[in-house]
Amino acid sequence: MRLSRYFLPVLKETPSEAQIVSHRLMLRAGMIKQAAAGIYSWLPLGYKVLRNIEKIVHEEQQRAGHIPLLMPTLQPADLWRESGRYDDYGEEMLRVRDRQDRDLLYGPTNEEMITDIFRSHVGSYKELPLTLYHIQWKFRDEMRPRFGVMRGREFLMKDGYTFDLTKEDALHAYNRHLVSYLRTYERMGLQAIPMRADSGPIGGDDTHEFLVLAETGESEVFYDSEITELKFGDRTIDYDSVEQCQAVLEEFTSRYARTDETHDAAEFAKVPEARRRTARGIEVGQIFFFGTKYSESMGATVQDADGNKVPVQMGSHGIGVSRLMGAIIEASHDDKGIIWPEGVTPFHCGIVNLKQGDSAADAACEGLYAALTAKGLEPLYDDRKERAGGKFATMDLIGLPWRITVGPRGLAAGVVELTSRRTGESEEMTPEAAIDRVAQIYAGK
Ligand code: 5CA
Repeated sequence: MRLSRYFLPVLKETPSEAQIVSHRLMLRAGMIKQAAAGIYSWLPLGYKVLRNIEKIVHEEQQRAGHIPLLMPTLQPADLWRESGRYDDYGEEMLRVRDRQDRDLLYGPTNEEMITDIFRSHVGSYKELPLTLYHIQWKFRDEMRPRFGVMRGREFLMKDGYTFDLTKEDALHAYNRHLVSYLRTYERMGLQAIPMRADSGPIGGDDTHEFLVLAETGESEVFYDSEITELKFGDRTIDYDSVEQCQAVLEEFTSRYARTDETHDAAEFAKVPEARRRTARGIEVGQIFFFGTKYSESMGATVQDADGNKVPVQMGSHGIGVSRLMGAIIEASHDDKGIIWPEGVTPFHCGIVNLKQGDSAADAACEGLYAALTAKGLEPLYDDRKERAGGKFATMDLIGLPWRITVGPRGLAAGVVELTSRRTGESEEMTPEAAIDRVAQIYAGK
């Protein structure tokens, strides 16, 4: 993409309405525009990152054997009357009436709708296990939408639903989700710690939230510092293996890590004092096992091997896709702007032409642009007639992890400069070497 032809409405001033750094930077970098309280348009740069986050979520879900589908945002109230949640959900639910006087609602989550799909089409244990998920907009009429996309009213969520014959199978599905979530967050450059939590309006006894530690997080968390040393890394795992998934769950959940909802001071006191931490965290996902809560009330049964009809065992598993963008920025920025992890960056590399209109500099930039594109990468070429300082400031603000700087003086010596946004370190090399280096960095990402 050439910046002269792109739509990147960066702001010079720091917006006064934004209280936390991710919100400020998303506004300044022209990524989002508020449409109403807690409701945002995703401008091109923000939309690109959102799509990249979604792509990682899809890939990791499907790697774990989960099947994508898409359910609507508007749901009939009658389904929610069956589960009893139409009245229970309260003011957070946005209720709508259509011209036929039928009650609808903008879905805050999809347990009822997926249970309805399941009961219409599945009748036998032979069709289990089954995990269906979608990535869809949700609406929760939050009392205090704030911090930009972090606590929105309209937000994008991945929600997945598991159906199993037995409780043991359903707990394996729960464990499998925990493992796949660890991989998902790490690919985005995040450490998200599974913590014992409270199930709230979704219900059920077993639940973990995934928290990214950040001063601006809305949850208070208590944990054993040893947990921050754990990494899933690039180990391979057989998602069908009960033992392997169980072992990962035990590894990542055996140390004390809880949100304030489940915090137990006496238990926490058993952690050696030097390792006890109280901090704040951003909840980027939550997994629930709730058994037959919805299948019993909505009549979702399957026939078991003996021919008995039994309610199906269920769980639901959510990732805050749009919130993740804020969480990534909270975890990765500096005074100058965002620093995108390579896994989600909107463009792989920036190209800054220090002297637009200089025939050698222009030709070298065009050459880099074409070569990077031919390698399947997406560069952002700042081809505007701007001062170098302004171009650097824009690149730093929007946070591309790598920048190639091209100027007449370097070119006379046959070199361009490759700069890491994270370390600020620059290295001079030939344009060909810069292309190879950038391609190598992204190989396999
Ligand atoms: N049905 C279940 C899981 S599929 C569910 O709704 N879970 S949840 O309520 O925990 O939401 C899942 C994730 O969505 C949360 O962990 C959080 O990351 C994100 N989320 C929840 N509310 C908001 C909000 N108001 N703004 C942005 N993200 C949100």
